[in-house]
Amino acid sequence: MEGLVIKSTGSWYLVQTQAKELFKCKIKGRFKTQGINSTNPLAVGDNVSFIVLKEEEVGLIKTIHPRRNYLIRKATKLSSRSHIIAANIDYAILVISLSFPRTSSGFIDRFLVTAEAYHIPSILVFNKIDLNTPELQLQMDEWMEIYQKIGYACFALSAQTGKGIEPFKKMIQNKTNLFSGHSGVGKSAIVNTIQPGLRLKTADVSVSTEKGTHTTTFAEMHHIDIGGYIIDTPGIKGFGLIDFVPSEVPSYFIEFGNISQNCKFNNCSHTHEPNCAVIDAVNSGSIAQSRYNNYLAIIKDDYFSENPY
Ligand SMILES: Nc1nc2c(ncn2[C@@H]2O[C@H](COP(=O)(O)OP(=O)(O)O)[C@@H](O)[C@H]2O)c(=O)[nH]1
Ligand SMILES: [Mg+2]
Ligand SMILES: [Zn+2]
Repeated sequence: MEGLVIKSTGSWYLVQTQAKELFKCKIKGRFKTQGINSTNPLAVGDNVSFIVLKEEEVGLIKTIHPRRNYLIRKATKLSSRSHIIAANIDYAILVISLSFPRTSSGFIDRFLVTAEAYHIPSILVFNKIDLNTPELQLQMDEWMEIYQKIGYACFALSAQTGKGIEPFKKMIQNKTNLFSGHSGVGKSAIVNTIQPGLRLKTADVSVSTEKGTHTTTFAEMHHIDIGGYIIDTPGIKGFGLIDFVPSEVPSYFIEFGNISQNCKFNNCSHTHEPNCAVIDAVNSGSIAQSRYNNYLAIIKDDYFSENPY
C-alpha cells in the first residue's frame, strides 16, 4: 500500500492512504535515507510503501519515496547528525505584521534565503491590514512590490476582519503548508480562519539564528477541510539559518541569479569586486537596496565569520 506519514513518534508512524485510511506503522531494520546522516529515518510528509500482514495490528514500512525537499535541524548543537522535521513541503508561509509586532525586512530575507536553501517555495502573508496606518500601508505596498517582482507570492489580509483571506485559502488549498513568523503576528488567528478549532503547538520564531540545543520533538500534519495539510512543529523555532556555506548565499537571493552571470569574476561575492553586475543593478534600482543590504548582513553574520568566504 501507498501512504503519507502524517505523524511520527520516533518509534512508530501514522500513515494515511489516498482513501484517508489510517495505519499505524513501524520500520524494520536499517533504512537508507538519501545519504543524510539523520537520527530519524522518516518524517511527516514522507511518502512510503508499506504492507499490512494479516492478523498484524501494525503495518511495516518497506520503502520511502524520494523527497522533493525536507526541513532539517542538527540533532544537537555539536552533533554531526541531523533530525529531519518534515518532508515534501509545498509552501513555507511567513506571516508578517507591520504594526505590532513589527517584522523587519532583514527577518523576511533570512527566512526566504533559508527556504531557498531547503528548496521549499515560500509565501509571504502580510497580516493585520486592518491596523495599517497610511504610512504602514505605503511600507507594505513597497515590500509587496519588491517580493512579487522577484517571484514570491504575497498576500495582504486580516485574520480579524477576514479581508483578503479567500485568495490565500485558494493558494494553500490541497497543499502541505508550514506556517512561521514572530510570536503575535497572527499565525494562530489565520490558521483558525482556515480550520476553526485547529490549535497549533508551533513554537514562535523569536530569533533568526539557531543557538543552543534543540529539543527533539516530532512534527505532525493536520488535514484541513479545504484540502491539504498544515504542518505543526512543536518545539521547533520555525526557520533558522542552516549550515550553508557563504558562497552559496548569492544563489539564494533569487533575483541575483541571472544578473550575477555578468559579474567580472565568476566567484564574485558582490561586495567589493570591480565590475560587479549585482552592485550595478542595485545602483540602477533593478535590485532593491533593502535586499542587497540584507544580503550583506547575512554574509557578515557570526556564523559566517567563523566560516569565511
Ligand atoms: N487587529 C488584528 N489583530 C489580529 C489579527 N490577527 C491576529 N490578531 C491578534 O494578534 C494577537 C496575536 O495573534 P496570534 O494568532 O495568537 O499570533 P501567533 O503568536 O502568531 O499565533 C491576538 O491578540 C490576535 O487577536 C488581525 O488581522 N488584525
Ligand atoms: Mg500561535
Ligand atoms: Zn558581483
